[in-house]
Amino acid sequence: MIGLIFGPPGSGKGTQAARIHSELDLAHLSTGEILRAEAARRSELGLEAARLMKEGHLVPDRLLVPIIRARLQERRGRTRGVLLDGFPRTVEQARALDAMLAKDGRRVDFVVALEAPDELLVKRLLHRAAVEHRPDDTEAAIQERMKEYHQRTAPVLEHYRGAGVPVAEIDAAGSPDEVFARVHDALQPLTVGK
Ligand code: B4P
Repeated sequence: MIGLIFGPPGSGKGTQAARIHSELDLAHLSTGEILRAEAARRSELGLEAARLMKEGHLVPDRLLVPIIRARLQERRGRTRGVLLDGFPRTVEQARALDAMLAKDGRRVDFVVALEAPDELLVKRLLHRAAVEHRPDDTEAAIQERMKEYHQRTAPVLEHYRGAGVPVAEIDAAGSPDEVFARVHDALQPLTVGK
């Protein structure tokens, strides 16, 4: 099973992905976490990614696509499936993912799309900035990430809707438990028997 957790910065992708991972026994692949780990070990990729992330820009597809290809390959046949968190973030990445999966006769089975007003998202990210000091949680980087999301990432949802993939739209306002209750109810009919 291949699921995507999709949403703007601060919508709770990482938070909800951890819960879906436990509930459905899917491997959790977060591109944000992979890039932060690369940055921490100061690899060539990590240093380039860190510079872009700090400004709120997306990391180029040429860097992300091979990482996802390798990670999906590693997990093939070893887990019930994979939940991708933060990938694809552009229509080009979505097409690359679809092509990788199609080679094995697979496709994206469901998309969980978290939705919340920008004001709420900015408030959450500024709160995280105060607590965790993530380099991309500055006000300027947050504004840029929101812009990138609306211009380049939001069209990914239309890509999957157009391909007939079930998309569960979830109101991401409320506590993590409240949001997860909605995710859980929406996923039930999409994953039963898989
Ligand atoms: P991510 O790590 O995916 O960053 P994010 O969008 O902020 O999501 P995250 O999972 O961290 O936060 P969440 O919404 O769960 O990516 C970081 C950067 O990496 C990107 O900006 C980009 O530069 C690069 N990147 C990653 N993937 C890429 C790709 N495919 N292509 C190109 N570039 C890529 O949570 C946010 C905060 O809200 C947290 O503090 C959380 O505790 C809080 N929160 C969550 N749910 C809440 C709730 N219900 N109520 C209150 N607070 C809540």
